[in-house]
Amino acid sequence: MGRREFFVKNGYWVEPNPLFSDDELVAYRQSMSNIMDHKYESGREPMLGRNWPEQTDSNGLVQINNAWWAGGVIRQLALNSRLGKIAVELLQVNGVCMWHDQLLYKPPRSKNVPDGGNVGWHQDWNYWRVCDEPDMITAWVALDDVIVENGAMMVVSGSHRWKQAIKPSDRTLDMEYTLSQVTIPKGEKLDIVYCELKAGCVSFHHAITLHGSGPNLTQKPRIGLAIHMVADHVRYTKTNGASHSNLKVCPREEGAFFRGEQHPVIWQRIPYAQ
Ligand SMILES: O=C(O)CCC(=O)C(=O)O
Repeated sequence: MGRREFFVKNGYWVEPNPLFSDDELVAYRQSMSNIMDHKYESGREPMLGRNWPEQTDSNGLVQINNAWWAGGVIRQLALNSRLGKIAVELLQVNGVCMWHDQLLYKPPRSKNVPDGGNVGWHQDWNYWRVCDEPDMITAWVALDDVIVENGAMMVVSGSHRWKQAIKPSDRTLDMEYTLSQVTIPKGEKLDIVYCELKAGCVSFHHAITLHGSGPNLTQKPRIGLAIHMVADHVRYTKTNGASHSNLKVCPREEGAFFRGEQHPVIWQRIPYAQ
């Protein structure tokens, strides 16, 4: 089964071979470490995120939103056209633009807080309803090996067809609670798949696919970059009453496409008129 067919059926895809070389990975890890040390090549600090820019909870996940603002090789990775081309093929759209990215640091296990770095079950589109259609996808790049033991992301295969299976919650890090809130449609089952990735490999998931990740039980952090992309035909809407932090830097009118500084094209088949 090809990537596109697999993605349509299951709502996710794991690229089988690394897309980045060891040298590139060394540079990405260095860039991540610089950002975490508050050193930004562009001089621009990424957006506020969980545990960022202050690491108030040393046992919790660090989530640096719009890390690509910091420039350097992390920006190049976030806007990598090979990832965009695969995303276009999976979504079967004309093009994809940057929505936002997240540099993710899941700390090593702490005895005191064994589930400290968890990400509860969720559907991304619940948080992206300023977009009028869920033609949105995430490329999750492993900057080091990601395995079950260090908290690999899990997806529920086929859940991209379930529409809204869970409501947004304020207990977003609680895996047991969020799982208990999932509505499984009649005739469907909870088919949980771990996205284990060798360093340099990439998984893709649809904006409606249910996903989350458990604790890092190893002594090393789990590190990765999630690149969230929006199809170039998706428009801004206020009708869902939703908001999104991107709008603070990039306000829009009802019905406007996501274009401009915050939404550079990552890949397009036919360039849109500016
Ligand atoms: O890194 C994780 O474990 C979860 C990431 C996530 O929720 C996402 O990429 O949408």
